[in-house]
Amino acid sequence: MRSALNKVQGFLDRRIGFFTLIFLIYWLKTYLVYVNKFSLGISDGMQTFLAIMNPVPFGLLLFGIALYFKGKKSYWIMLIIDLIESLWLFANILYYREFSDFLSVGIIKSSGSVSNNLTLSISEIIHASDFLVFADVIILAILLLTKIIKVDSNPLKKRYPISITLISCLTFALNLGLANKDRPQLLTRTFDNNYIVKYLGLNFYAGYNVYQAHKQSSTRANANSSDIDKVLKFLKTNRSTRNATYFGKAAGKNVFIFHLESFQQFLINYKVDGKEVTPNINKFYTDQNTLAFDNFYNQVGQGKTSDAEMMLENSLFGLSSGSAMTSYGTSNTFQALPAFLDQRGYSTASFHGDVGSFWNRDNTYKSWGYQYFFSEDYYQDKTNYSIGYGLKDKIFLKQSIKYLEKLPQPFYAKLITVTNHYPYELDKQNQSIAKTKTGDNTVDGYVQTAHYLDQAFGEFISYLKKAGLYDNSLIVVYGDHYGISNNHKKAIAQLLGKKKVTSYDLAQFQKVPFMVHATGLKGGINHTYGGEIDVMPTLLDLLGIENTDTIQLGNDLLSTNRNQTVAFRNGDFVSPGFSKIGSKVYNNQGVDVTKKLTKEQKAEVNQQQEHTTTVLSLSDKIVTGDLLRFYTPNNFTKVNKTAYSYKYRDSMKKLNAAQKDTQHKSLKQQNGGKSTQKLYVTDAPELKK
Ligand code: GP9
Ligand code: MN
Repeated sequence: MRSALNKVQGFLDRRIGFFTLIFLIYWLKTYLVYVNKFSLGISDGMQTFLAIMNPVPFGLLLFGIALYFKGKKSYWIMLIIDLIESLWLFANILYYREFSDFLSVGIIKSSGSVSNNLTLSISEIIHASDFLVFADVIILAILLLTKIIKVDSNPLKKRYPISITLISCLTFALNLGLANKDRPQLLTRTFDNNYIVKYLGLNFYAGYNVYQAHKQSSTRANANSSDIDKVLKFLKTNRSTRNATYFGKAAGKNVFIFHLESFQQFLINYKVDGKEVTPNINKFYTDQNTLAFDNFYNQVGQGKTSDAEMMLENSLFGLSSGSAMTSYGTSNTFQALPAFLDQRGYSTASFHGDVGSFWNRDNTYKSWGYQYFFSEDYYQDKTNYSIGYGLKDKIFLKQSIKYLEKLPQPFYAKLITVTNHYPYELDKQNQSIAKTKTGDNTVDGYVQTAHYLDQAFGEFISYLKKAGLYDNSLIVVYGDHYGISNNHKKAIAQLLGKKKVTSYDLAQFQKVPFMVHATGLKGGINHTYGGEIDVMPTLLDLLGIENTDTIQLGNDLLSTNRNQTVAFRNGDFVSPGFSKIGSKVYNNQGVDVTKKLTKEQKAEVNQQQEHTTTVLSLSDKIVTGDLLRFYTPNNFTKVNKTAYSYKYRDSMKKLNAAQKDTQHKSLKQQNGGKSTQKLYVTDAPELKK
């Protein structure tokens, strides 16, 4: 026993021994903070392994620096690094407790506005156990100062620090490789800071954030107010004129944006074994008061849902890589649809059964003027209630009612469903239609989850009718992006009943539903070519909100003189005449006419290409240069992000206080203070007693 202790003491008295000790404590401490102080959503063995291993590479790298130095200096450097690491952990623990996110350069720079926005008191923010992260720094310093651990002044052979640096690089490569395997495009798409920390660690996150912030801030700094003039000049000649028959047709109504996850247009009226996949949506599609667009395309890039949201509510594109909401949602100035409505007496809310941090919604929505964001924390989640990214649609929609019915009217409510999401898995008890039989496993379940989504939609619409919301609302229904990616050509061909699909077919396969319904609105199928970028101007016009001086890159789908070239994020385009996909030009019958174009046709295609490139690059300039800070349209007030909080307690307080507003009555108030939740009927098997 004694000799073992002596051995340990002997080891600790060597520099490499002290290094090992401080490194191991840092490693353990970081992991304990991950699991006890953050909610990273570690869900399986691989993710646990990565969360355990990810403190290693940067730990070795940083503490390893000390080993390049001699004597006492080397010990001090180790302690200072440990102290910096502890401070970083500590600061993140506090920040996370309030915001469920990690500190970023942007936040640190604007710490004034953050503290304004604090809703917890200091005693609630700091827990006594948080200070434990400093325990090792203090104890190790004492052990050194009291010489219980002795300073080893023997020089260390150079190969030690060099090999530690090398091991750090190797472990990092392994970490990155495994992380990317488990979560492809983790860094290019940047979904969520929680994901970066879970997979690559808090140190990597810090470095990556500094790098990105630097890149972004130099672009922003180089932009100036004359840049917005170019945008305004473009809009002067490219804004279409509104359609007088539709302008203001839905003024004053409640607005629903019903987000159909991964829902493609081909599903409309699609049948499997003779059975309609989406009977409820089909019925809605042909309703006499529904205006449906059958040449409406998704225009998303890597930001997928977030790009769709960005386009729909800002009429600005996502980025060519990554997600605009994640990279710019917190810091940029926006003039978004919810803010327009917020400033016109609407209450505004987004509902989603996933964590609030995904796609940085919890910050972006503040910049967009959302008064409420009901995310995962607001929903009851029991065993079997969730699948994939979050709550199953039927359960999500039913539970949304208790918040929805309390919103002062008119309201703008966006409901983001998620069950119809890749990999399209659904538990047996919820399957009620046969899979397709293409033999492609990731494709065949798609109709099943789409069918489930359709049922959920049907239940929601029935509720709206019973609760009396159906007739006084503008109901917008849209599919955010493709569900079946172009990697599944064979299966796509089978689904479409074709032998083979061309690039043209795949471009047409990017169609998603877009419908607007309002009682009294003249419905029908409109064939104009358009996409997600056009939604905001369309809705502003329907709601009767002036938008002749706004910065929007789309055009009202109902105007008659609009440009029908639909830009894809990769620079391709489709239109009623020609479509350019990759290096080929197709006519509207899908025939490759690249080499057969007349001089006039060539000029037409070039003009369309020019339009596509221009809208995309103007959008990128607006977003990366934060150009909206230089321009505010008339009748719009700059959004004060700090006025919003999505904390459960704050929102409930606000919502409850709103029940006394006699001017803007909520549905519940109209119902004599009685809840309408009972009117919601769902056949969700999970909710059966
Ligand atoms: C997650 C959900 C999915 O909250 O919106 O996003 P997606 O993967 O479709 O972009
Ligand atoms: Mn999506």
